[in-house]
Amino acid sequence: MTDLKDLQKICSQTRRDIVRMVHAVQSGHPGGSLGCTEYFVALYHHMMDYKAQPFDPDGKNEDLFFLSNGHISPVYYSVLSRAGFFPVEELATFRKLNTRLQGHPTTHEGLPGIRIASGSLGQGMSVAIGAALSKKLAKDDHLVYSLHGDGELQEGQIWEAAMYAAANKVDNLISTIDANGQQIDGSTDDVLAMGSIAAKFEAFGWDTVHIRKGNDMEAVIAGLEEARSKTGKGKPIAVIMETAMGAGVDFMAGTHKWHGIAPNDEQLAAALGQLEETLGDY
Ligand SMILES: Cc1ncc(C[n+]2csc(CCOP(=O)(O)OP(=O)(O)O)c2C)c(N)n1
Ligand SMILES: [Mg+2]
Repeated sequence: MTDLKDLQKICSQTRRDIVRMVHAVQSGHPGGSLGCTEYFVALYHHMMDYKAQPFDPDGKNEDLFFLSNGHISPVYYSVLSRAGFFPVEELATFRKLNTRLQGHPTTHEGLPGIRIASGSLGQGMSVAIGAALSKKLAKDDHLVYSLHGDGELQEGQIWEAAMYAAANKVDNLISTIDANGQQIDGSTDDVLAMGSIAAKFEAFGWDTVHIRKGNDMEAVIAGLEEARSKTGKGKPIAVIMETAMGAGVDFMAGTHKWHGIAPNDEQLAAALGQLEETLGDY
């Protein structure tokens, strides 16, 4: 395992990458990306067993990750590149014409690390369940991880998938919910209140884990390890991870306003002033 200090350093660099990428093209989604930074870094630098090179789209005998809330591609691309899937310099092509780093991840550009297109919310859990079932058929005991926004849970397909996974004992799946309480137009409670997300998953037959400090690396690792310890027991696992949208940059944190807005030059400078350059900017 990479030690805690190193993981936190990777997080700081990842946050720099996120704000620089979105600023450079004046488009993209910094809020959810900043909020899920600890999760991605914990996943790719501590939890998952995978091979970055050569990238195998089938991912046999590897843990797999599926991003369902595809709009938070900046954090995904930064972490993939810094985990060795593709050159870090390619982050400079984010959202440019003909780039492999499309605003929402796609597959036909062939970016190593990406196995599904996402961005149309609600679909990724279904894919993750299919991959988890195929691992069982292939007697591959690796795990499948997926990430979903809390606003995304308002898509009906999520609950069809949740029902299916429990009925079919898909117990090699860990689906994490980015519970930031925010979505595109305001707080999730204002847009469509959902009550207890954990109670809903439990009612659908899932086991749940609660991470109360989703922007604290130790807490994220402890929660994901707890989730991993619950696999193989007949139930899929939902991790309810409380984060702050925009975490790590004080004026972006805790509001839906930074869901999909790019910082201007002054805001970029202010954000970078709060984020130490640790691995070197791309
Ligand atoms: C099927 C579908 N409907 C609507 C959208 C538009 N949309 C993009 S992001 C978003 C909000 C999602 O909220 P959440 O999952 O909580 O993400 P966060 O804002 O926290 O990053 C919406 C409604 C979409 N991408 N796909
Ligand atoms: Mg949200």
